[in-house]
Amino acid sequence: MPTLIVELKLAYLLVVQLMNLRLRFQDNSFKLLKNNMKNTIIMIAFVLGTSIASMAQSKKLAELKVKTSAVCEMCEAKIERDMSFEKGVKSADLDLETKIVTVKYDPKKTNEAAVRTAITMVGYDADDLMADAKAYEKLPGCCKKDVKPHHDMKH
Ligand SMILES: [Cu+2]
Repeated sequence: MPTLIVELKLAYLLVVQLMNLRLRFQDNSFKLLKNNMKNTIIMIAFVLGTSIASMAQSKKLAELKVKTSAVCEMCEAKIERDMSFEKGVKSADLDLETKIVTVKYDPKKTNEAAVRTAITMVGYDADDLMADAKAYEKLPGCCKKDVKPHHDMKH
């Protein structure tokens, strides 16, 4: 979780800032103390701001589960990679056992229909939508849906 790392970093900076403030206080220098107070308040506001922003962002994401015609690990990798480049899609995780891909997306940038269509454009069925014929033709032979699962085979 990159946002968590950023927040930890900011929290650490805040602690450093507070320790600095205490040292300044011992120096009994009022001007510096005032400056540090200002910096610390800015830092706190910044930390709070990023926390709220990241919370708001995680709330915005929608999740969609789509049944695909994936056959093997290669299909899984292809769908996950191609879908991650899709507009508004944050992540795609395919479970080969169920052939269901879980797509997390920003509903402001895309929608369920567009996500399903994008999967068909990768070359796979998406729920009751058929794979795009041209994209399906380009799939390696071992990834065609009429082929039996071949986990044991190397590509
Ligand atoms: Cu495959």
